[in-house]
Amino acid sequence: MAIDVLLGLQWGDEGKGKIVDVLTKGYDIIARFQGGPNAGHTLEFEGIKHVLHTIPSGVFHTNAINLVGNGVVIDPVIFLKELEALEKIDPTARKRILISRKAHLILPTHRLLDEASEAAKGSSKIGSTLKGIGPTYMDKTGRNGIRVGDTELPYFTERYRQLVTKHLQLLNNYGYDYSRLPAMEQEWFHAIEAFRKLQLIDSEHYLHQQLKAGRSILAEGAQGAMLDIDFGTYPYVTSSNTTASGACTGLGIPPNKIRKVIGIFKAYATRVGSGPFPTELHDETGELMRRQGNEYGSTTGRPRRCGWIDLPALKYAIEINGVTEMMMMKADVLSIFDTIKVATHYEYKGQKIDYLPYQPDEQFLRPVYTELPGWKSDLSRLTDYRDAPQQLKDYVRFIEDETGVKITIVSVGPDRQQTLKV
Ligand code: 2SA
Ligand code: MG
Repeated sequence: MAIDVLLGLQWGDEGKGKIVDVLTKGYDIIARFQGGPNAGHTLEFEGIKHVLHTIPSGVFHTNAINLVGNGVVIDPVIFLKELEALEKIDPTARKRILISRKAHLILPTHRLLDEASEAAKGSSKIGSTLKGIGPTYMDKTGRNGIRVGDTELPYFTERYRQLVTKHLQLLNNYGYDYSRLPAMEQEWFHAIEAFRKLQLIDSEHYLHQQLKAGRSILAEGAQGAMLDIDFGTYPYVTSSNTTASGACTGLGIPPNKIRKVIGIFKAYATRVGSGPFPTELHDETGELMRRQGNEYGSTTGRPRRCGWIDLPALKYAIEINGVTEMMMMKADVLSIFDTIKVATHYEYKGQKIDYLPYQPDEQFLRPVYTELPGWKSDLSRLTDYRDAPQQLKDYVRFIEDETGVKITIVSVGPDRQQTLKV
């Protein structure tokens, strides 16, 4: 059997969590391959809303195993809180959760270093979620990190102390107050005790065995292509490869085992945190989108920046990821608008271009829009795409024609039920 990859094509919060939940019935394993508790994957069913940060979004189905891959960074405190909340709904949840021994651990000092680094940047701050993501990946690539498997070894505490000593030097350099550290450490070590008892495995080996046995795998991405460490709007990005290649390195799967690459995008665009966002609306329309779409960070609660869909950026993400099909989310949010704008090109330093340039800053780049008629009707009760308003179908067709990729699902609300097959 093969592996399908599902990932975000914009700046995150496209609605990946909802789609993974909807698709889980068709897979044996759901595997997260990068990111960490910076992610906020929101799922809604039976009138209840759940936000997942590190645990894969297949966890609410009993048919699938949920694997946290080696490419993920884990904060044991957050992980256990998440697990305990899940167990209130389903006491059997932990049986279906596996964790890679090669995943790196977020230490309390990683979180403090994230804060210190952001504070030092002043007005050019990244707008990090302050979960310690950047510093943890830095220690991974700097070959100083502590991995999940280390918690099982006798010298774990010693390794921890060595790394923390280094971190304290850095915090001293920043002049950052770390008086909260003892309390944070107490909580962390307490969590580690419980974390050790979870199913820690050699995940790449497990996945290959499962593949040989004919099982199907859905690799779940976090954040979005435009936040990729290599291809996103650097330095305003996260610290992992959010694109399809991240599924290979973050799970240990070879590229020739990947079948579909499912790209998730919102019918408009949002971004939380700093950095270029060519189609951002600074006016009442943007405000309306935020309110209508409830666009607030599901991890930090920060208001998300909103704007029209950006096709040059979307096409770029499709290329980098090799997207084979797309799913369009939150179409219902656009129901209030008479007309809907689509950025088809940019004007860049006096030239018309249709790709994302090296420096996509507002001062050089102006999006060029095409306007399409809105559908102005409530989509929330639709159950069949054939009954959808023609203007919505035209909008979908327009994006398909521009990108050359088929849209297979249109989502018209947060609930599992509000998912239309095209
Ligand atoms: P970090 O914390 O180091 O990864 O932050 C670096 C940048 O990546 C952005 N980022 C995100 N963007 C969208 N959604 C994310 N998850 C949460 C959500 C975010 C939240 O689902 O809403 O609650 O604020 C996410 N995680 C990281 C981040 O904003 C920085 O621009
Ligand atoms: Mg999110």
